[in-house]
Amino acid sequence: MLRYAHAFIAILLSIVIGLTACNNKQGKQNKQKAKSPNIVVIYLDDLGYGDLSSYGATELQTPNIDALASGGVKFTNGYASSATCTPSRYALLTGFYPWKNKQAKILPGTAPLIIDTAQVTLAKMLKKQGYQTALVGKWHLGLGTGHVDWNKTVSPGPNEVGFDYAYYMAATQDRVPTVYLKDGLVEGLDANDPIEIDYKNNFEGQPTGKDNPELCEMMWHHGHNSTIVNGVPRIGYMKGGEAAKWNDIDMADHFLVKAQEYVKSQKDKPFFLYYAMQQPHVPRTPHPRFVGKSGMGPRGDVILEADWCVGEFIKTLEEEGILDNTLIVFSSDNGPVLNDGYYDDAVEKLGNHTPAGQLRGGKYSLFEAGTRVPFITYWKGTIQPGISDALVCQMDLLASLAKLVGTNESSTDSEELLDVFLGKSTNGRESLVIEATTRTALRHGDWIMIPPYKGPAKNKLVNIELGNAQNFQLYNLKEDIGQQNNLAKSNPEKLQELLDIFNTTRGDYSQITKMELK
Ligand code: NG6
Ligand code: CA
Repeated sequence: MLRYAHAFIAILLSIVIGLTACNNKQGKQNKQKAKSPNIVVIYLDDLGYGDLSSYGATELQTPNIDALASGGVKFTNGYASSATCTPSRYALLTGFYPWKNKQAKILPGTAPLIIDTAQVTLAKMLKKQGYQTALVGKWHLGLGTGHVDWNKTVSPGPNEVGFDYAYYMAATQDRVPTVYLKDGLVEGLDANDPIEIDYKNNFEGQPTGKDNPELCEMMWHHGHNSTIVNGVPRIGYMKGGEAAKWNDIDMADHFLVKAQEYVKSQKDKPFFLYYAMQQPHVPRTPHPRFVGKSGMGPRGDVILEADWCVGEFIKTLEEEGILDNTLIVFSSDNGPVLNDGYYDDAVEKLGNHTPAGQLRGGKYSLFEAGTRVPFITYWKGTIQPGISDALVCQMDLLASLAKLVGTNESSTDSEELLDVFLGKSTNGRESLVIEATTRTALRHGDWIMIPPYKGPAKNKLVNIELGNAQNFQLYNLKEDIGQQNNLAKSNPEKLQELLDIFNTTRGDYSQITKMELK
């Protein structure tokens, strides 16, 4: 009997040992997979919290982005650092609060690069860990060191802050130069037709949106009345470079193909792709395939176009057999705006759509809609689908992705929240300072405190409440997501608590704004 028992235990033991070995092998594979997946950041421009059907939109259907949201972690408290583009992109790539760099504000197309080439960036950090790195799409973080000659290699730029490959527009679709650059060189430039750019003075004899409205196919509403390119008046003056000028209606397809080609060309090393799409920023120029498809005018149409691009891009990852080895982060650089300077029916044809969802404000605003944006992480087979209410900011990707790839190279303001991004934890940030056109406010727990700011309560041109008020504002976002009940007076303790954290986090603000990053 005892002999049988021994044999039985021996068999049991060998099964257990076998299973453990098997698990270890599996564990190792997972670990290998977890260590260096491809990483793609898909970043939209001015897409609002309520602009996706997965975030509550009922008048627009965005099935491809929704598939990421339902198959990954959909964040309800995901923030861009700022309510405009340049600072948000600065924070995303450097992991630093943009209000620590006074140059991190909406830049003209001629602005110098605002990221120090010695600074850690998401791209540099990943490159050091063996990644191939690429930018496709909008840059808007400045180029060169002062005066840019667009007819020579423009440097420093994305390549100098960590991107091995960079295919981009310099600033925004509404700003000159209206050309694509590849690794610092304007693509398709004819040497006999050099490019000249000036943001102050026009070139002699050149029509402008202001003087020649008859030449405009899209009319400007405010700003945007300088050089006319493809019937669209822009910000800034441009001369020459005719052959190199982009075609607005093809822009989405153009960037998509570049992103797809990049993915297909990557074989041996893991890659990091920052795919910075231009929609739904102005001028909204949907490809004819999407014109009229939303019933909401060009703004709705380009959101559908962007969703289609995301779907096509994901298909490429699938076809290449790498979808389950690719971590995708989807987000937007700031909240929504309807009329941002052109007459394009965004207001007139809005219907029942609410680009900001239930949130107050929009682009440029310290109210929630300025910075709270769609934020999704997706990694097929690794991230368990779910909805997370954790407080996260795009600035935290640097420390978190560093952890993922096995380094702690990061920046002081970026919080390591890898488990939160992977949906394994809901312990997000405790606090976050948000920024809107150099003004700042503090989110802490469920609360937000907006200090008093001078200036108009509303920007009438864009019809957005900015968050300025004579007195402190304090809102409990859990109970009052639309920021209607200012509790600053009735809850002075909470106000003081947030003010203390705010002051500590910002340090001496006036000092900080004067500080130049070396
Ligand atoms: C503003 C532009 C706006 C947009 C914005 C930048 C005017 C009147 N308004 O100055 O149209 O280009 O800058 O947007 O020119 S962002 O998303 O890149 O920050
Ligand atoms: Ca933007």
